[in-house]
Amino acid sequence: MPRPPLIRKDPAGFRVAPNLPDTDAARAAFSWDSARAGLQGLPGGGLNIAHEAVDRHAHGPRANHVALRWLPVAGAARDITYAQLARDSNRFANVLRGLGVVKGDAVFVLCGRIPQLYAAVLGALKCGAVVSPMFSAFGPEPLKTRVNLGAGKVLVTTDALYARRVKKVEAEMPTLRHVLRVDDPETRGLLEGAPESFTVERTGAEDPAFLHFTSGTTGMPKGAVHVHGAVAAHYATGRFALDLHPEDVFWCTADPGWITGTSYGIVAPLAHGVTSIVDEAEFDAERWYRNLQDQGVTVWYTAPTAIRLLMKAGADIARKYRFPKLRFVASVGEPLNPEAVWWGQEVLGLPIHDNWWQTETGGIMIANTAAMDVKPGSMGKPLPGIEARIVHRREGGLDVVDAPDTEGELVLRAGWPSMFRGYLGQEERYRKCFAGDWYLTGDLARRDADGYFWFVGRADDVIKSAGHLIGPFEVESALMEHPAVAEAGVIGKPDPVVGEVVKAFVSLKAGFAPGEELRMQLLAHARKRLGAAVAPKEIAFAEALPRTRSGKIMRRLLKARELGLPEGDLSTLEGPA
Ligand code: 6R9
Repeated sequence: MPRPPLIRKDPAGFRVAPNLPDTDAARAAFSWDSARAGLQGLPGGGLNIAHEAVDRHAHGPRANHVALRWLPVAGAARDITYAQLARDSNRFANVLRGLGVVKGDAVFVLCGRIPQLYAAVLGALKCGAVVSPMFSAFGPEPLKTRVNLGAGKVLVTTDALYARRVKKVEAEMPTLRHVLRVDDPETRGLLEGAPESFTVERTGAEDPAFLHFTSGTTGMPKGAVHVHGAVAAHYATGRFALDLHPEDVFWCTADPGWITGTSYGIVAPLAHGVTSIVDEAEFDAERWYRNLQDQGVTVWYTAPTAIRLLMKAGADIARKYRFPKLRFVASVGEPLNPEAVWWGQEVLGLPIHDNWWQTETGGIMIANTAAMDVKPGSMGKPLPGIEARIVHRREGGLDVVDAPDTEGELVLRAGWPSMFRGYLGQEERYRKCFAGDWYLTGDLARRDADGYFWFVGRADDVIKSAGHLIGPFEVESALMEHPAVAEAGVIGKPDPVVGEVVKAFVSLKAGFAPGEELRMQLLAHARKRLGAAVAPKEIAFAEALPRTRSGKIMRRLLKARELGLPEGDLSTLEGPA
């Protein structure tokens, strides 16, 4: 039976009144100044994310409310209250201060989803440090690149990750003064002996707080700088797009090594004083259903890849569980197929609410909010405080596209609080992201006559695999280090579950012949250097790779050939195709 294009919301069906009963009306009435008024600010002036997220509640009526419920890979859950999290992060702040960390220093955190990660991130923010959380599935190479780009002074990690990822490149990270292994007896001693009170560094709204690396088409990763003032947007979007209410049990499944896991796995839920579930384990369908049921999750923020994996695991597993407490489900990171929205309706009893944003935007920009009718396949509408347009670029400016259903680039009017303030050390690259007042997202989209936005594709060659952005250049560089490789070109190959998988094409140096053994060697080399999250899953050999006359590998052409699509404009191709 064909499904209707719209899932209507019946106001009588809401279990709690949505924070945003009428998105369009709220947008008209909204101002960021009024949103900022909901923050407390530091005693005596200033703004610090960790104060808004933790200390404010630790010294108020929510002191004994559970902030984090940690589910270890094995063993019993552990609850951490706001008061406890304030003490733990203060101890961390004292230890970092003792190591000489001062305002503006970069602190990198490479931990799995363990309680110390949260204490370390919040403690570093309290010190006024700029925090850069790293994904624990990064190999030594991406880690080293980022620590060096960000001039990391301290790296917080675990014994196991130190041995596997850090040790072999430690000497190649010259700015690092200290590596703190949180489970090592010496660090534990330091933390236990540290005072449990700390005076938060007097940071202001424009002081940098986070450095989030993101990938581009060319060159090294870009370090997007975010400021303490961003918390106004995390708070507002937590309210509007995730519909957080004080008694919610919230589960954001993203790892804090990616911006979703920081903005919505740490900052937004804590700023709201709600309880967050933190699951240390990796995805497992049975475990995830059990978490939703047994933890009484009320609001769930996840990703299309995870939803597709649950769909793939089949309805029989899902039927063993019940989700009477669950009332709102949202998703981000990649296109969410209409099928997945309907799956939510059928299996969870709720549609999945897609929303859209980027590392650069710092927080959710476009969303299907709780009271809105959902159009499966659409990202929703711009949130209050956000102005979005579809444009066509032209020499010297932009043409705004007013006609509905017309494809163009998605742009946002600059000025929302969580907007990135720069790419570290790459002023020119940052400037190129703007045209006048508009931030250019690099995503192609269209808007329909009802004001809903629809994702069309990316305008660049960056790969999205399992919701994670992967820069082809970083993968190509690692492959080129192998003695057999002459050149490498890397593309995203469409995949029904993870969106895209990383596929590499390599040509070999004289004296090397393609073969299964070499392919396995290259795959292993890439995995060791880059880690499982970034390494290619497939490698194909080619005589030569198509290049432009200026010498750039034509990834687009590699992709078109891989998919059997038209090859497009080949006028810049060097030599015979
Ligand atoms: C938060 C995050 C950003 C890119 C973005 C776009 C893609 C994000 C999406 C989506 C289709 C959605 N993207 N949300 N595509 N529908 N709802 O993912 O940040 O890792 O920087 O990625 O992800 O291409 O430009 P980031």
